[in-house]
Parts: sequence; C-alpha cells; structure tokens
Amino acid sequence: MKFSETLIAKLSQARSVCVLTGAGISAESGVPTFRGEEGLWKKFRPEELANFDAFIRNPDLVWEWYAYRRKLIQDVRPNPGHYALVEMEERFPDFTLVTQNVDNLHRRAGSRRVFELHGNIERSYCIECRTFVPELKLDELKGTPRCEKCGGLIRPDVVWFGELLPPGLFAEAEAAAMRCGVFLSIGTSAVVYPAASLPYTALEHGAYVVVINPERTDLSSHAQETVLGKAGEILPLLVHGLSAKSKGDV
Ligand code: BV8
Ligand code: ZN
Repeated sequence: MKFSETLIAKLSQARSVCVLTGAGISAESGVPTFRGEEGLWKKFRPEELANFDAFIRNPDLVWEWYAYRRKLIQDVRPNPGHYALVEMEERFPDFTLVTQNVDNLHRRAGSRRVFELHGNIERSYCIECRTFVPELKLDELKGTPRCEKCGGLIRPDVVWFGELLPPGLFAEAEAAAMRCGVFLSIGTSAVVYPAASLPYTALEHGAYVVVINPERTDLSSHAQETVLGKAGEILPLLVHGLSAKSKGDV
C-alpha cells in the first residue's frame, strides 16, 4: 500500500489531527454497518426504530433491536483499525477522535479521548427521572426495562433521529475540525447530520481532508484524497508509514 507523499508529509508535520469514524471501522470486527449489504437498516427501517416516537409507540420492539445489537457488540472485539487510532492518539499532541458509533469499541481498544456524538449503547437511563441504570443484564432483558426509582421506561443512551446531540460535545468536535491540519473521515457514508458536516468544516478551515473507505463517498468529490480500502488494513500501514518516515527509513 503506497500512500501519497503529500498525505505522509501532511501527517508528519501535523500537530493537530481530527478523525471522524462511522460503522465501517467496526465492520472488520463483525458489527454490520447501517447501509452495507448486511446493513442493520436492511432488516429494520431507521424511522421505525431509532426515534423517540417509535420507542413510545412500541418500546419492546425498540428494546429487542438494541438488545440484539448489544449482544452482537459484546461478542466482538476491536480490530487493528481501532488500535491504530489509539497509536495516533499517542503520536499527535492534539488528536480528536469523533465517532458516530455507539458500539464502545474505540474505548475498548484503549482510545481515551472519544467524542461519542450519537451516544453509547452500553448505557441506559430513565426517560422520566433521567437516572442512569447500572449494567442491564441482557439475558434477563424481557421487554422494556423499568426504572427502579420511578417505574419510568428505560431507554438506551443513544441519540435518535430528530434528537439533539449531547450539548457541547458537537461544538467541541466542530472546534477540533476547525483547528486540525489533517482530517480523516474513516468508514462513514457521511449522510447523517450534523456529524457529516464536520469534514466540510475542516475543509473550509484549510485542513487536508482524506476519506478512508473501500468505496468513494459523497465527501470524496470534495476531499483532497480518498484512500480506497478497509480501515483495519489501511490504518496500521499508515501509522507504520509515519513512524518509518520519522525514523528517516524512507
Ligand atoms: C438532529 C444512533 C436536530 C442510534 C444515529 C440536514 C440535512 C438532512 C437531514 C438532517 C439535517 N439535519 C438533521 C437532519 C435529520 C437527521 C439526518 O441527518 N437524517 C439523514 C438520514 C438525512 N439528523 C438527525 O436527526 C440528528 N439530530 O439533527 O437534531 C434536529 C432536531 C429536530 C429536527 C431536525 C433537526 C440525529 C442523528 C443521529 C441519529 N442516530 N445513531 C443508533 O445507532 O441506533 S445515526 C447512525 O446512522 C450512526 O450513528 C451513523 O451516524 C449513521 C450511519 O452512518 P455510518 O456510520 O456512516 O454507516 P453506513 O452504513 O451509512 O456507512 C458505512 C460506511 O463504511 C460505508 O461508506 C462503507 O463503504 C464503509 N465501510 C464498510 N466496510 C468498511 C468501510 N470503511 C472502512 N473499512 C471497512 N472495513
Ligand atoms: Zn426513573
């Protein structure tokens, strides 16, 4: 895999790097993407499940779906793509990892500063008294869990369509996109907003924007580069290429 001189040079000089990830970075761990062939949305339509009204209409159906995804995520492990981003966090003084994924795999890989824009499927809270409930025992999960304090419905701590992102978090992600020298958009179709606006914010502020994806995305026609391939294969090579550069091997 030969990376462009420019990409290696830009990354070698960069003090500030911002990364946006989507479902694609977890694909090689065995987590289905949303719009891929085996995509999650193929079986379920988002508006049916990932929004508050659907939850109120049929909380059992929505919990069945989240329990299915939580079980799936519990049985997989981070892949070399996740671990390469942990190494990047060590390497760059100002490194910001922004993810749309709710699968907790970046944290499990060891990434410390992770902006979970759309929440985390491993957390849940009461819609009435907002109490966060401790670890929900999945195998005991029959139907919709209730709040021990007030009896209210418990929901997963994820951002549903039509819901605002965690206040402040998106503003911090946007600030990172504005100040970064290099912005990597990894494993995302970049169609869900406002997350998908981050690479464009970086472009407007002069960053070198690179798409890493087995296929071109809407962003590819605006980004400086699109590196075609799987994140779990590309990212370790990129980190390796950088360290080789700094050791002056190349
Ligand atoms: C909001 C959590 C304010 C839940 C998710 C502006 C324009 C148009 C629409 C809107 C707009 N602003 C707001 C909207 C509405 C909406 C939206 O964006 N709709 C889209 C569909 C058009 N946005 C919202 O509702 C947001 N809230 O705006 O609030 C507001 C309030 C009221 C009214 C208006 C506005 C909230 C959005 C958050 C929704 N929650 N997830 C859950 O997970 O259950 S979104 C969910 O879907 C994910 O988090 C992610 O964001 C998205 C899926 O995208 P990807 O992760 O990119 O996955 P995908 O499958 O699409 O692509 C995978 C890619 O990986 C592919 O390109 C593939 O080629 C690649 N790949 C595959 N294998 C690999 C790989 N890449 C690398 N390596 C591999 N091995
Ligand atoms: Zn409660």
